[in-house]
Amino acid sequence: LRRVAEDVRAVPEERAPWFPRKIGDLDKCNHLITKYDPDLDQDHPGYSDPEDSDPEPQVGGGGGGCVCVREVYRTLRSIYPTHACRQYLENLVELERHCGYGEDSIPQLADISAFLRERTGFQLRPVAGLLSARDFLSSLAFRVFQCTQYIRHSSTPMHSPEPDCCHELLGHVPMLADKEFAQFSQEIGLASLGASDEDIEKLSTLYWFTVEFGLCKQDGSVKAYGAGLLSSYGELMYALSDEPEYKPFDPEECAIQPYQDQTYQPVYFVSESFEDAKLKLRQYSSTIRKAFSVRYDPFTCTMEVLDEP
Ligand code: TIH
Ligand code: FE2
Repeated sequence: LRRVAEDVRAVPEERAPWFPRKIGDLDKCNHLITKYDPDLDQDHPGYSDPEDSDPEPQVGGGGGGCVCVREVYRTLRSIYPTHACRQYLENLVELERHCGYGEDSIPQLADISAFLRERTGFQLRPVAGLLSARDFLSSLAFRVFQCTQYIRHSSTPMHSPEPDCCHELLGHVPMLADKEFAQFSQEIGLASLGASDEDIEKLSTLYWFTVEFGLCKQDGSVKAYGAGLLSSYGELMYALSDEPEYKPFDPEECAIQPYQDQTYQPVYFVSESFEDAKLKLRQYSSTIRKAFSVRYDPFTCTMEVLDEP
């Protein structure tokens, strides 16, 4: 009888896509995608411009800053007090005090990772380029954040079409040090595990308009918490000007909003608070069709999979 039952179970109508179950499985979540060909696209941080005489090495993490990094830091730092959300500012000050954040240096990824671990259990992991959405999101489920390490092209300090280490360190890290935001990020990751391609596309769009380009209400005004805004002087100024359209954060709508990955977003979603965004995300995630549910066990760094068919 048992045999029969097992045979029946062995042919489920639809198998969920593979997903990592233990933190070591993230070694298999390293599929890179090519959005831009560095040799053809002059905007790519890896583009080797024969006329570019900038002697700065294109490496991130450790060592002195370069002209480009200094300019990025200085210009952004001057508008954070008015443009960034409170959580961001508080954590940035901590990073400046304890982790060597400043105009003149690029801190070590390992030091920042240690700082984050103490704050929220998040850790950073270097990655060679742009990851597939599925791989990137699944690492968030384990509180692992995959970071690029190259520096943007020195001709575009105010906006880079792709993430670079300025974006990771200035945009993401201070927010990942916030408990509520860390929870929000992990929950997007958990929702992605074993999801269909279509749901992954929606979740990555949701991620795009929150973690990357999210705005929130704070003390009667609108502030930025999205990393793509907090690492781009040009887009941060634009997002908080009266040019773009604002929509109240609603995951259903957000998940299907067309987005822009070459230039500034035409529309931004404004959350009431992180708490509110988290509750709405949870409600949305519960509507994603999956045959099982997952729970992360932080003691063993493994996923408990419940009700698996
Ligand atoms: N536009 C951001 C910046 O200039 O720092 C980098 C990116 C974030 C997300 C996509 S591209
Ligand atoms: Fe990012």
